[in-house]
Amino acid sequence: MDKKIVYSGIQPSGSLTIGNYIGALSNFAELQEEYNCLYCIVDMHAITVPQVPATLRKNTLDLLALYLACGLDPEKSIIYIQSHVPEHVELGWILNTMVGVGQLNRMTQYKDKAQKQKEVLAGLLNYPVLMAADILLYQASLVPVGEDQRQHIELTRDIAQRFNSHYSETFTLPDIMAPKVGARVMSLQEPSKKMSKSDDNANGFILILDDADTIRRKISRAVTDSEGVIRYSDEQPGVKNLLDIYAAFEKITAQEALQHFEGKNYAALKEEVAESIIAELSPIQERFHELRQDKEALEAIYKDGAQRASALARKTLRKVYRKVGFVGRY
Ligand code: ATP
Ligand code: LTN
Repeated sequence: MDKKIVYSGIQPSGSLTIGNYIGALSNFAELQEEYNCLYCIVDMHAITVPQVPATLRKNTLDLLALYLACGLDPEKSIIYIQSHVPEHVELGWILNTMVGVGQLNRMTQYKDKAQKQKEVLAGLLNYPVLMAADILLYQASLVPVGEDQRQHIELTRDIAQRFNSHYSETFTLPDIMAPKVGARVMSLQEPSKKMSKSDDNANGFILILDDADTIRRKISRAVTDSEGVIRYSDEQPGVKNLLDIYAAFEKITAQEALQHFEGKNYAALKEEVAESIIAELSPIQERFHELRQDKEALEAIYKDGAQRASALARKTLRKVYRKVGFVGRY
């Protein structure tokens, strides 16, 4: 039997945090052994909020180098840039004719992001439709993403079902694959909020490329509470978040992390959390800086990825065009 297809994407919209790492990126590499994986850099999604062109270009290549530094292997997976495969936008348009504006208006990520914009652009509302197209084009069964993307995956299933029942069986219905620990890493400063790279307070997040001293400093300033006892409880969201981060980096359960810290104080917790993060990220940072310098190698990888992705995407799109009633061009 053919291997199942795994699909995920990350926006090149700035430096990635350990939230992105734990929730998504750190899970990508091992999936390559078991599945046929496609990993995309979703630049079309990034422009749904304002971007500086030169920065977007830089961030796109940074993210490609980071993918590779985290173990993504172009021999095993298809690694490519979304804007290089126009089929995403073509299918996206068709899917836009199969989804209600009301449903898009109810997406929580849309509501959050729209609030922060002076003018809400149509692309932001349609963002999840393009995401559905990304996934459905490749008949993906599994989508490794953080918990915040669950609603988008459900919408993708809805759209696919609608298309399948309106025309005929066409798309595979995908499932979310969220990690057991760390599917929602919280801000170090406001542990009721998701850790986000667009947070105004840089102490709220740790970047994958932060140096060791910065990591130690940010963790030592992380907000905890006045209880003084380490418990894994919603009443101690700061401590709980640190335990989750530790568990994710040590690849143990939250319960095991709790046992490890039983009887220790907050200072010890913070110190070990920081060292655990540093131990995992420093070799990635080293590889990143090396890979990032070789522009030609990066170019060869994204060109080859786009070709392979396009070939698969065209197969689905050809079917879709026929079912919709377009006169064939292929
Ligand atoms: P922003 O926070 O800047 O709005 P984002 O980081 O959510 O954007 P992406 O860069 O596209 O957007 O996210 C990439 C992946 O990281 C997604 O799978 C998302 O679910 C995951 N992710 C983002 N933040 C967290 C978090 N705090 N905890 C766990 N996973 C996260
Ligand atoms: N919306 C996603 C990024 C994304 C994505 C995808 C993830 C765009 N297209 C397809 C998985 C599959 C986010 O993480 N913010």
